[in-house]
Amino acid sequence: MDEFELNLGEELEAEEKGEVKSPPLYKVFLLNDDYTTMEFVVHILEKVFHKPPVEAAQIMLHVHKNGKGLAGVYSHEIAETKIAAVHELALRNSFPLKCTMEKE
Ligand code: TYC
Repeated sequence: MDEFELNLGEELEAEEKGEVKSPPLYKVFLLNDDYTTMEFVVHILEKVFHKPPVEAAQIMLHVHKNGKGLAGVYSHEIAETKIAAVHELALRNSFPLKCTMEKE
C-alpha cells in the first residue's frame, strides 16, 4: 500500500465521521409589506447586507413585486444576527419589515 492509498483511507474515514462537511448555510429573505418605504428597504440592503446601491434597489423591487427576495446567504449565527438587526432597525423606525431564513 503506497502513501496515496493510505491518504485515501484517512480521507474516507474522516468523511464518514462527519469531519469534512462544511457547516450548513442559510438563505436570508426579505418579505414584502404595504407600509415599509422603498427607501428604508434599500437602506437596509446597503447597511446590513452590504449590497451596492443598484443591486439593493433591484432586490427591493423584486421583493415588492414577488413578495420575498434573497438578501444574502450566511452561517446560522450570522443569519440570525442579520435578521435581529433588520427587525431592530425596522421597529425603531416603526416599520413592519420582516425577514426569514431557510436552510440552503
Ligand atoms: N411594498 C412596499 C411599498 O410599496 C415596499 C417594500 C419593498 C416593502 C420590499 C418591504 O421588503 C420590502 N412601500
